Amino acid sequence: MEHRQTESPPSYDYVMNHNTPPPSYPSLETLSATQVQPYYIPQPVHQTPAPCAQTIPAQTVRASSQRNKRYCFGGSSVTAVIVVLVVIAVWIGVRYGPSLWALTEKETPPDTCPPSSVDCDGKKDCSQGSDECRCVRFGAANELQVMTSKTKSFLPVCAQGWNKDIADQTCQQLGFRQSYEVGFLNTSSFTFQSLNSQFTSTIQASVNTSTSCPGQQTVSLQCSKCGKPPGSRIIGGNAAADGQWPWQASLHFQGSHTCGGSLVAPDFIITAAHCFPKGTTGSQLPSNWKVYIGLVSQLQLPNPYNVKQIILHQNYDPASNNNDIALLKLSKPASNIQPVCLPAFDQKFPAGKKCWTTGFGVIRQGDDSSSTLLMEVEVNLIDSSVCNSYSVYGGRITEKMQCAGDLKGGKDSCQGDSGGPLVCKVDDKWYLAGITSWGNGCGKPNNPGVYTDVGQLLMWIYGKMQLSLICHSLHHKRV
Ligand code: 4AZ
Repeated sequence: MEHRQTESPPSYDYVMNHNTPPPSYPSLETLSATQVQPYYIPQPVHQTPAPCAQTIPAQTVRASSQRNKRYCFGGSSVTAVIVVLVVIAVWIGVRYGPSLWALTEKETPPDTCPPSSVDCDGKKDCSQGSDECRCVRFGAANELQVMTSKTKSFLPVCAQGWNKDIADQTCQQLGFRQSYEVGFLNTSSFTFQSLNSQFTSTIQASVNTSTSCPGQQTVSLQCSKCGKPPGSRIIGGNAAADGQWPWQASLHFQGSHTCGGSLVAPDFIITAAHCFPKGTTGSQLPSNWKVYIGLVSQLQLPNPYNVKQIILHQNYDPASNNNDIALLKLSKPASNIQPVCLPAFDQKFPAGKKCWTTGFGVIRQGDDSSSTLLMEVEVNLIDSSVCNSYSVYGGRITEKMQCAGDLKGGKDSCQGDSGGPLVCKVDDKWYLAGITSWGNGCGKPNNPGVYTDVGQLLMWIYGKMQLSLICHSLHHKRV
């Protein structure tokens, strides 16, 4: 959470109403690029050798070569065979070692699509079905919008013939367990997706484009009850109240809190890709992680959830932090915990809006242990062109990032908050606007927190949630 570089932790009054400026800091230009990279705590450095690079102790080599001496004298061909085998083994290790390692870490291999593949025709062409996983989205007021291979653009779905069963199947297609609420909207659209007589495999395979829809009624669909905390109350301090942020997750790597996360569907946590650095042995291995959800104190941990799969954004760039997003698939669905809402595809959170960020991160920059209690702080969304200006982040803010905090300093997230939520309230519901990602230090003037812009990555999120639940099992196209 918020941090000052003084000896005592910041008081809530300071976070919210401080009037003394924090001490001065080196300007951004004097800091090297590496100093502004996010890092997370604790940074476990493991000495376990990589499985593909095991070295044989020198003594063993000597002993075995002595034992084999008589064969060596007896036939140089045996030596030659051994040398050839060693050379082949080394070559296999170098050539395939990294990919074997990656597979043991359950890294998803990239999808392969034939040139003839057709997007959104309801038939899986790509080996993992990515051609069928970006065909559904939600507009304002949860308007369901579907793209088909014929329309090639997203159109609302006509309400005629819609029922609970189709709603459930559509939500399941998107990675949810079932639907939560169906509504109908009056639309001014001229083109629709109209339901066929029966639902077949996916919603995009079950609709046809039409220019008429009785009563102009289209479908609004919500796949979960989200964003309405059961313990909602006026926030009076910087330690969060129980039930205020039920979707908050604490991700423990090998037994310690390492990153935050947010529950977005019963089976999925959204977090930051930088929580799983390639250089930290085992950080991409699901069994090294435990997920605690809905907690407000690290001293009262609920039952943990195990992780079935870690899905990192394929274009996450650790140098720039672009696309700093990851999904964790839980090994069983989280029960009775309310997720945060995902924004609609065109939902904009305006600059200046007051939103909140929460986490178990350090209370003061440079501390080596994270907060025992869940902390919360109100932050302002900052316009990207301001955040990108020379005096702030000088061009380092991409369109996948959103700055939030206070340019005067003081209100910020910090190490250990990474991966956690930046949430904004709209019409009485909390939406996940950002994922805590990086910043130059914490709470410093002109160095606000930088968050992954969730609204820019919705297709990735829904696509991956679908891939992991349903797209694998879609029928292959017959040619
Ligand atoms: C981090 O290292 C981190 N002040 C998170 C947030 C911020 C800086 C660093 C923003 O996890």
